[in-house]
Amino acid sequence: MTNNWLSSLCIISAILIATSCTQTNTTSGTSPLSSITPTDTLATPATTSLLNRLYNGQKLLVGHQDDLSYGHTWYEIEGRSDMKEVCEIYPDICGWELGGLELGDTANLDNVGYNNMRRHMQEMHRLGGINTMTWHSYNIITGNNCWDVSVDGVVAAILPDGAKHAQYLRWLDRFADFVSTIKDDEGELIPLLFRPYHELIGSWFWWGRDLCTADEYKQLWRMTHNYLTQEKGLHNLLYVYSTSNFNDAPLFLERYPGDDVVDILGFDIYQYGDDLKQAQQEFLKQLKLQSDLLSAIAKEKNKPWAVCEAGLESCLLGDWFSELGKTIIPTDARYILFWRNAHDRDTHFYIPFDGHEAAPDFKKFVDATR
Ligand code: BMA
Repeated sequence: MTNNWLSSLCIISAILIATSCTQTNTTSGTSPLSSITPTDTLATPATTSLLNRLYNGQKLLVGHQDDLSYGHTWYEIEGRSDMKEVCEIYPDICGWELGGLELGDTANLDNVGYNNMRRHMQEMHRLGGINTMTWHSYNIITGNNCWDVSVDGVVAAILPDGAKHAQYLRWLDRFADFVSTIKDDEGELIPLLFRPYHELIGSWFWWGRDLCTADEYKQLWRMTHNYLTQEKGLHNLLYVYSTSNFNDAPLFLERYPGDDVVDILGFDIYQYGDDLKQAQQEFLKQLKLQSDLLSAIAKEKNKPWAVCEAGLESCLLGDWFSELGKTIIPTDARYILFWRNAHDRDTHFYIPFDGHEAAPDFKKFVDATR
């Protein structure tokens, strides 16, 4: 690198640091807005703007996985959305799953075709909505899906000295090839939230806590961020670090890969248990605990936070959403995303569909966020 380059870099860095501290008054004259910069210093303006939209968000956005692609008992029907059919609005955020893309598949592991996914992401963007992506990528050692935790050392094998490193970079190439086709009507890349290696405090995925060391996990994340931004030149991604349950800040931060590679903090949280009322109390208590912890961590790090996945399978309680709302709406969480309504499984749904008895309660919750 030449001296000229270095001094330009210093000037650019100084501008970026200054911008990240700038206080900009709103035109409405209500509360002052701040701006922050994405961890990808070459992020597109739309990507920076999306991060700041979340950072300065005043209301809780509501999301649903795969919402435009399918819902309870229907699959790829133009204009349909389980959320819209209950709440009269499309979700603010739609979640998408990329598992299988790395193998060259044309549809993901839940049978959403990538061409349809791209089209729906573009529709969401046109509606003013946000797209977020998870990646339940396959186990590169065994060839089975991501839930195969029969061998540890998968993360170690993917890292630069590992036997599977080169193959994993080809997987990241396929990821980048797809993401670089998600463009708006003007041909500009659509900004996307990317939430890889999620629920890492649990040990049900090959990147889970018992399957790799904290250092290996951090290296995996940093390698992915670095490869996609520097080598592949992808500048439309915001990186979301989302854990499973935790009871204290040290556990949430144990594998946190660094402020310079994470844009948004979050967690996934579900209600489990046969005694529904008791499980609901435990769920709400855990949600409150994690929200308080994350709100403080996010404030300290000057980053937005979100509930990246949530739900009670089959929506078995008529007050589940309104009770959830009492806990989450008053916080500074920027969004909550409910998991998918499978089209081919009777009981695998996480928001009520039209006619379901929990539908009025869900609508009440969504109305309270407006
Ligand atoms: C899980 C379930 C699975 C699905 C996976 C990835 O929680 O919904 O059926 O394959 O997420 O989307």
